[in-house]
Amino acid sequence: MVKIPKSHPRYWSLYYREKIIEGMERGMTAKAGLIAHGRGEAFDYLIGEKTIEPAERAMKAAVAKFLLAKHPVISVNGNVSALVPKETIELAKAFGAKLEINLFYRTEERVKAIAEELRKHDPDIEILGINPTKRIPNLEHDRGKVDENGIWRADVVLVPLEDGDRTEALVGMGKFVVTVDLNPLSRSARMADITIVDNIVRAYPRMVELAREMKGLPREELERIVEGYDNGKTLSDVLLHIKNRLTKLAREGIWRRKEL
Ligand code: PTJ
Repeated sequence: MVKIPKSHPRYWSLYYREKIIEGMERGMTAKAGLIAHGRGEAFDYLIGEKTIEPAERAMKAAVAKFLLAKHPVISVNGNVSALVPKETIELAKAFGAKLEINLFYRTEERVKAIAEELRKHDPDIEILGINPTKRIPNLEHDRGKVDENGIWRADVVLVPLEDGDRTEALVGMGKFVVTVDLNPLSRSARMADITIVDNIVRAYPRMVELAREMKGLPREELERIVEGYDNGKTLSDVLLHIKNRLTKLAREGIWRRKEL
């Protein structure tokens, strides 16, 4: 991995870029994952590279739903395993959820490399999706292959950095789908039950924190949080946040401004 000086004004952005490149070199991340990452970066610029209120609201509802779930599952792809392997395991433990590797560009080598990366952070962790035997109806590509003990029987599924057709197919199967996606206009963002518009590198640690805080809440309180949540409003609020932010920046001027 290229060493980036901490003093660089774009240190974290460059750091995670290197993580994705390293993920690809180690056989975990698909080439297309680099492009997906770039799309995410562009939207992160627009929201201001920090967790915004609609994302915090969506995370609270998502955590409440996961704490109430009977068979919660967290899906892992090549980008997720490169960016947040440790946090993925922490989140699975905090939710009492199963982990399932599920890839669009599936190869056995990539599945193996991702499983190895996850096991580095916890050698005993159960990893599903290695020999998937079930198929999501109406989904022809390889991401339709799912584990009988994982996504197949899940009631609540977290599918981060996802493309929209599987999100839609899972919703069609009656599952409750949560996604993390920096692009509020993407099909996954529009199809999911809860959409967290935030960078996964900020969202996962925050969700771990929230899960630990909210674990002691009574079921009725968790149910109230889920019922009071409106994903359509969240997405509209994200679009308004971007619009208002850009309007403000345009009025103030950005030329030779060091910080936005
Ligand atoms: O590992 P595989 O084979 O399953 O392939 C994974 C990719 C990501 C290549 C595949 O799922 C794909 O092509 O996804 P899309 O359709 O590009 O969607 C990915 C979405 O994630 C885009 O809307 C991006 O804006 C968003 N995104 C990218 N990086 C981040 C992100 N959202 C949150 N945090 C990020 N760091």
